[in-house]
Amino acid sequence: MTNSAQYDIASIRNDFPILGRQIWNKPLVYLDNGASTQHPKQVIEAVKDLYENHYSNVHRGVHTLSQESTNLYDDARVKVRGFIHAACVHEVIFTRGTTESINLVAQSYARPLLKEGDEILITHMEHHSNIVPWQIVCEQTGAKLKVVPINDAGELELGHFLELLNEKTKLVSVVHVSNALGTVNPVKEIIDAAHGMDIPVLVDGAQAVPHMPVDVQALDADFYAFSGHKIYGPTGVGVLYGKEKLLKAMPPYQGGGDMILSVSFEGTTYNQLPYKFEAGTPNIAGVVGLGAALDYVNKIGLGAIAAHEHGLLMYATSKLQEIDGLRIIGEAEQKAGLISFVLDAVHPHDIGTMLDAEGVAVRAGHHCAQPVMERYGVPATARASFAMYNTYQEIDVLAEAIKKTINMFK
Ligand code: C6P
Repeated sequence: MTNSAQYDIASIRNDFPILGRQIWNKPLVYLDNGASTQHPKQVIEAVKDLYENHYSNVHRGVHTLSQESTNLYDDARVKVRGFIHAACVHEVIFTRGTTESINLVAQSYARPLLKEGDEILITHMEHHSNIVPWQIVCEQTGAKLKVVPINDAGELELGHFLELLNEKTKLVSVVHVSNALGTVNPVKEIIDAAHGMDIPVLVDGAQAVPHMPVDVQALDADFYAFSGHKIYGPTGVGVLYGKEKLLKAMPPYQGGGDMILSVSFEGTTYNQLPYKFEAGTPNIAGVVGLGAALDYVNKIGLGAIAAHEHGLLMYATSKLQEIDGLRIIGEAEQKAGLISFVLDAVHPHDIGTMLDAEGVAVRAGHHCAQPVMERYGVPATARASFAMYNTYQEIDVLAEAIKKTINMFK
């Protein structure tokens, strides 16, 4: 267990107002962090302060409020750069989230490059956001989608990955941490192998950045995508990191305000990075809130968060393994952040409803990863996903609520 002297869980929980809520007269046990995390008051305050004191559109006005808003917006980009260790701020593009980040790469990087017979390589454990954009671009270009299989434990079959890499592969796109299995993929190894054949790699980091330090330069990732709302920030904002060389060569994703230098009916010249990819008024409050969320995570320390969550994962795994009729889906050696499970006698949706009655919020469903469900022969799973504020006592509540559910359905 985490040393409480080093990790002040009470003070962390105190920062998250919603954790004081009761659900059906029971204390809320929030274990749906993989879907979206809750927000500390520091993030709520940053957004409130923006709207109360500084708000205006960004990059458009010379008046004081526009300057202040612009400064807060640009500061957040500096924070993201530091957080993921990008080489420079203009490699950080603000998007609506991981989904938009991946679609941007599919349409702006891959589409102009792909021809009939080329291949995009993904894995069997991808979220739909890292499958469908590639299916669309394959339909548009005649390229083929290739899929690296996973073993029964929920780990990538790396031998197959190496076999599938070939001169037709134009991009590898792989999830860092699976949202349905919790598997942590060896992305550095994958990137090194792909780079050995001059193939760029996109990493879907939606479920990684909240749980472990990420250094895009150390990984040598070509693109890295994540969402604000899974790391204690607002919804509707996310990040696409891309290497400057690649981003510079890519055409804009969308056209509109802010992404141009000049427009005439004869032709338009595009703005420099990162603005070339940020058409239209951005999600200003979302970006500012994301900056505040990263400050908060930095204050607690990702190392400490990772250690705490690892302790929770180990404890929850052993607790759940003791329950008769419970099967954990995803038993990779390297896991982070979550446990997916099914019960012999209870459909996951009923598990979700029964746990809610005990105040416990988990996600039940296919987790936008239907190929994973199909791989394990289940229609859905229940998923408990952890955050920095969860406690060992909450795991006990989860385990008891599951036992109660099983008894009810006997
Ligand atoms: N997974 C979950 O409950 P957006 O929706 O764009 O913020 O993130 C999409 C996404 C992409 N990749 C992974 C690995 C993800 O986990 C998600 C979002 C949520 O698992 C909602 S489906």
